[in-house]
Amino acid sequence: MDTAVGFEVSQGELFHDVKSFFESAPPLKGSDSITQKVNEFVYQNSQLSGNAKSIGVVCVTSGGTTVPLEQRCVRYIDNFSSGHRGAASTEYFINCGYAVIFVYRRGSYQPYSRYIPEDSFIDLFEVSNNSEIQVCNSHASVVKKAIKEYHSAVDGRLLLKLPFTTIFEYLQILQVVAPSMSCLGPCGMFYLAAAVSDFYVPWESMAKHKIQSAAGPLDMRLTQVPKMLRMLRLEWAPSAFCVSFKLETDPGILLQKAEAALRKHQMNVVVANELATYKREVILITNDENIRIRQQNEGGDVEEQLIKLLVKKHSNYIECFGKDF
Ligand code: 9Z3
Repeated sequence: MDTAVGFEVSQGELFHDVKSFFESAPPLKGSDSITQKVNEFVYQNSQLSGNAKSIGVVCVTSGGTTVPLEQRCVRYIDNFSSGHRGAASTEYFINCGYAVIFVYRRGSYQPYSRYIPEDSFIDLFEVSNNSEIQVCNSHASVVKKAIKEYHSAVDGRLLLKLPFTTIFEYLQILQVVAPSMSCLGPCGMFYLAAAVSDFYVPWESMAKHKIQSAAGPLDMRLTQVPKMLRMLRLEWAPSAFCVSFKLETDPGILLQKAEAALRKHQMNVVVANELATYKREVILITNDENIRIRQQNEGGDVEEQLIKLLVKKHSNYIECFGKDF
């Protein structure tokens, strides 16, 4: 999370920091295949293909990045994000007619299966009298709904899922997805709900093997992760509609920090949320207004209202921008 107040990095310094981040990162596994999948998905959902089924493409990022402390990683820094917001939002975007590139933390919540009870995968099934495996009656309707909706999204080419674990993988994937989406101009959207570490250990200064405790207390210097939101805006997809999130634990500084992020990174929207209430309430912040969105009923998703509003704002943006694109 952003801790340094007023620490500004010039554009030249940013480009330099980004270059050294990517140069020192371990190579992204399956990079060529990811690039190909993303390019095909974007093309199929762009007007260029002539038969686009979606009204736009949104890259939803979800879950938390890890920061490895050793190259042969035994230990890492992590954060609390479960990926529920990203998974729920993906479903609502698809309902609204979008195609979604879902960039998610391995093992985090997934669209369409987030209703399936946690820890009880094995409880969903039973062995019938003739030794066949079947879904228990108690869960049948939830499982059926999840399977149908999931397959309809994937088979309809409206959902592409790309997993990450580390901060390196997350930013390398974003570096592939964003330039690929730039051909969509204002029809592309970024919805950056992932909780991205602000600090990392550069690969070349990272211990190769497991850090030993015999050496006494551990002193470790973490480097700041370059502000990729600025890169996204300046270089990778300058005309896209960009939504980022600001999380704080102190309600007294939340709005001020979110408004500063909106200006500093030239986002179209910043969604402000507070740790204690983030499942029930978010505040959507734009240049013109702040809109508080609350969960409508116990167990309902705050994302339903949030995505509806964002879709409206995005379509206004396309309309204004479209004349010049
Ligand atoms: C968020 O604020 C998300 O809403 C949550 C969602 C992580 C709270 P869950 O995955 O939680 O449903 O459990 N995401 C962004 C958090 C973040 O790291 N923002 C940075 C910051 O606040 C800016 S990129 O400085």
